[in-house]
Amino acid sequence: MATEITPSLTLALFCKVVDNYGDIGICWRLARQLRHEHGVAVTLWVDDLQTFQRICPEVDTGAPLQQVAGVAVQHWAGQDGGFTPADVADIVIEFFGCDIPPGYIAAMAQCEPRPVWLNLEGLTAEEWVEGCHTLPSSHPRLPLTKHFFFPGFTAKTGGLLRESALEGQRQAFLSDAAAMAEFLARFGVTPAELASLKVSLFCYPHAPVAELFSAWAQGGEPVLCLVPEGVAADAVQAFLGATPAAGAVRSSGALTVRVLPFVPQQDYDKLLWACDLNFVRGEDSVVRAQWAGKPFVWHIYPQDENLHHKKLGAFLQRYADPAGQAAGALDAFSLRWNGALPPGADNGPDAAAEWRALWPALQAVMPAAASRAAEWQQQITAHGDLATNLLRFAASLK
Ligand code: TRH
Repeated sequence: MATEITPSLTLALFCKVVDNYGDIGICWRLARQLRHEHGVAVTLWVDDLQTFQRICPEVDTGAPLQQVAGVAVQHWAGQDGGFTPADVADIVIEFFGCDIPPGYIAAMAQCEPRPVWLNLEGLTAEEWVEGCHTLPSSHPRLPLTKHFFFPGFTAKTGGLLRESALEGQRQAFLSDAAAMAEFLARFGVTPAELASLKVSLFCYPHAPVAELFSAWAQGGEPVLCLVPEGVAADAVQAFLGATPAAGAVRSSGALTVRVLPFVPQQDYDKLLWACDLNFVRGEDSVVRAQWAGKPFVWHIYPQDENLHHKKLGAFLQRYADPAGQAAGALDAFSLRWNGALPPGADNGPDAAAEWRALWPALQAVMPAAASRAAEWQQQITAHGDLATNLLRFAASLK
């Protein structure tokens, strides 16, 4: 549902690409949705156009300012530069605490009325988020207040990014077997391979991919693993015995690995919808996997002192199947995938043997995991979507 907004509402979204694709992935998704579903005139400030181009091939990496899908994309080349109140948007969002240029902040302080200033935070399932969502923070010197806006999995958070047409598109795709086969055929998937368990693989380089490949190869069920170029490069190269370039393929035992090009962001959703099990990572792909309504395994972004294990535990607890059928195997598999131990377990001497046991245990609960994924998708849909929730909150501050 669209919010009531002023037709001329302007919004500046500042995105610093720390590493990987998640930051720009999230900001690009939010910018497009604000523009297309809410009519907001969005300027996306982004420091790294090369990374942006990988998920959105239309981006011109040499352009200081360009229009992409109705969004003004401004190359954020540095912190210098003077701004006037006329340059300042009605809503200013800094993504994940990035420092917006001091000159822009100074111009914000001169605006009458002041812009709404939000810090859009990272996603975690931990409970403390509910207490911090929408909290104000006064600027130490200037007459400005910034508010924290947290995405999340409960009604007391800002919710998750979800385009209004997404579910309809997913249903249409899933009910059209020919469209799905045609989509996969673009990556070389043969009609015979469609009968395999189809798995997409997106993870950080330290995931135990080699061990999992070996368990899949020795397993009883054919597995087709679709891995975008550059992901798990060492393990994929070792399996292929060749450079893992897009188009490369090799089968061994029950496993076939196919390397895909790194697909544009909208096609990535289709890949998740087309697969039976998705390995995802970071923040944006894990959310897309949840909207895909299919079982998934999350490789969480690593943090110092294994803080990410706490975050993973918080998520698994929220996600746990109330009837408990899939949770045990899914939790054990997810924890080990992230280098964490299930309670009471210790590191076994033989990692390969461990994965040969973890995989069949997960495989055995796949039907229950699929039901849980569909149920969870309904549950999180109930909290609205982040873009609408964010605009509502901004309107409440005016
Ligand atoms: O790239 P990531 O590892 O990003 C991470 C996280 O956002 C993390 O929270 C952040 O702190 C860290 O970066 C710096 O994973 P994520 O979040 O899943 O983002 C990947 C994006 O890339 C997502 O928008 C989906 C998109 N994508 C494609 O468009 N095509 C592809 O082929 C693939 C594999 C991904």
